[in-house]
Amino acid sequence: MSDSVVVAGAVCDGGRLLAARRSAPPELAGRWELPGGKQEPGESGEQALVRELREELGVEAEPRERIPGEWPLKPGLVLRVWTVRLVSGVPSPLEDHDELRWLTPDETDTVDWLDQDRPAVAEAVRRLREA
Ligand code: DCM
Repeated sequence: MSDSVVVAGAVCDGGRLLAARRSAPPELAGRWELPGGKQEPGESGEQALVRELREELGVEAEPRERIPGEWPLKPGLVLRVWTVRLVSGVPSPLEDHDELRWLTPDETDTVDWLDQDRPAVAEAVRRLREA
């Protein structure tokens, strides 16, 4: 059986990256992540990401490029990440998060990212610096 997939977005706007602080479960609460969630059967990764960002942040978003690679979360579950452009709305922590922060490239190390998100965060920041 193929792995289940968690999709997440490196949401970039105005040269900054959006970081979201998890409110649950207890072992992850307080750590920061790229917002997203589980891809459901019948959805593409991009469709799942658009849905998750709508549910969690209340925004319309457009996945741009997949960041190459995937990162194991636990047996049978992997993380895939896309860069994302905001189409409309202002992100707010509607679900799963209790704080959002827009970070400049120089500020990305000021929050405690989930370990599994760090490679994709580094690549997203590299692209932000180049843009
Ligand atoms: N997850 C992660 N990194 C992200 C998003 C999610 O490691 N950027 C993990 C946390 C959970 C699982 O994926 O173990 C499912 O996420 P959620 O609870 O948000 O659906």
